[in-house]
Amino acid sequence: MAQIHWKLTPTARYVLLVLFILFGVHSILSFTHEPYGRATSISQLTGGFSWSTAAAPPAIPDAYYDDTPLPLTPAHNTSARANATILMLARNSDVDGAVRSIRELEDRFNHKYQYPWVFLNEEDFDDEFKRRVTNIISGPVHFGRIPHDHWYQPAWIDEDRASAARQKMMDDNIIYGGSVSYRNMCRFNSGFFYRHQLLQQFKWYWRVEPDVHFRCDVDFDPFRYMEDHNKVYGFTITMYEYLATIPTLWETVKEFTKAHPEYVKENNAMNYMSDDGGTTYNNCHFWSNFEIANMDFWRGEAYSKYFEYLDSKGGFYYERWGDAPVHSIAAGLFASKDQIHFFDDIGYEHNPYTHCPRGPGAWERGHCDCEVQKSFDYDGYSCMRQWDRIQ
Ligand SMILES: Nc1nc2c(ncn2[C@@H]2O[C@H](COP(=O)(O)OP(=O)(O)OP(=O)(O)O)[C@@H](O)[C@H]2O)c(=O)[nH]1
Ligand SMILES: *[C@@H]1O[C@H](CO)[C@@H](O)[C@H](O)[C@H]1NC(C)=O
Ligand SMILES: *[C@@H]1O[C@H](CO)[C@@H](O)[C@H](O)[C@H]1NC(C)=O
Ligand SMILES: [Mg+2]
Repeated sequence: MAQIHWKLTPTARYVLLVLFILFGVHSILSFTHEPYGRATSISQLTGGFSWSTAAAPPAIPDAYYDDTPLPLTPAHNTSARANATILMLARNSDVDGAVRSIRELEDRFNHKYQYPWVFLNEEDFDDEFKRRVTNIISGPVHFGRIPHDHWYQPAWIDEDRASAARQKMMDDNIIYGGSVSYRNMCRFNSGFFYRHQLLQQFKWYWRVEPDVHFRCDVDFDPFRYMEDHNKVYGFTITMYEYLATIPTLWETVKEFTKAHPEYVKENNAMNYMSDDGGTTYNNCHFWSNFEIANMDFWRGEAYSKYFEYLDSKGGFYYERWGDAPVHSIAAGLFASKDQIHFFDDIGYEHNPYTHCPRGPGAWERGHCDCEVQKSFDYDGYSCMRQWDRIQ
């Protein structure tokens, strides 16, 4: 094996030494002088802020907590359980990550409630996937195949235009910019999953992806909470979307709401998504790899017409519209802002971000293993400030 020889000139050695000392002094000051550490931390530089002065997020009421020994009643009293399922879209090759996510959610939540799981895939799940997943799930399990037309790029999409757009996004280094399957997935999650035959029997779903982490016990039933409080959409992480993936989305939404003002709800969350009363989009959205939501909202007239309109513009393929902004904008416009719930109590991680509960006592109550200080809520890239200002 070839050896690399480091020959440093005296000047280079001197520069390295100075850098080393500077770094050392910075580290020591960061640890020993809190204000210095704060003033130079990354989140300060990117505009993060502290919640010490902001109101505490809404907590799940005590009545929803059940600290009695296992098993809790809902598993054995179906009338106490909500009309709900846990939903995962996955490929056969995702099996290891799927098993990890399922194991954690079962341990942290579902072994007490035994909600059914639904798995969807555009191909048939293989025996290994089914066997390994079924082995760790406490309740019923369903595996479904997605109908061809709900997944693949429609024939009316101009493929020359779509492939030119993909090439441009690849040249610009946009994540998944060159991927057709990612676009199929985003379009499916935007407008089709809730139409799948296996999901017709359910009103509520909790979306789970392979390789996510649940960092706290969920000793309450979030579906029940949503149902009792007339919620439609629940989230844990909110952030800015890459504008390059949705350059014409907001204009398209505005065309739609101009034609259909009757669908826009009073007291909506517009001011979370726009800093100028709706003229422009500030790119804030709910990170949809976690969702607890009402499928009847997606199945309803407003969202159905909205999806049909967006889809007809081809932006899922000519750009790279994500299901996150598509869902978020709809929830923000066609529901009232108090129908959207921030689940502070649910500690959740999808690489590279984690939401860790910050409400008084929430971290202890959930026996969380995340670090509150590192919660994405405090990151400069989080839209929690925009969410907070409409509360
Ligand atoms: N069946 C199937 N599922 C897919 C496909 N692409 C993505 N998924 C699933 O769709 C969800 C989102 O895909 P991800 O690749 O996690 O996308 P992402 O969260 O934007 O990006 P990451 O940062 O890579 O996680 C996950 O549940 C994936 O398992 C696909 O081609 N077929
Ligand atoms: C089952 O749950 C319902 C709704 O919470 C409750 O009213 C009922 O008393 C429960 N039944 C039993 C046997 O626990
Ligand atoms: C559950 O919700 C779905 C969708 O709203 C509905 O069709 C179904 O009848 C409901 N089931 C029960 C048991 O209420
Ligand atoms: Mg993911």
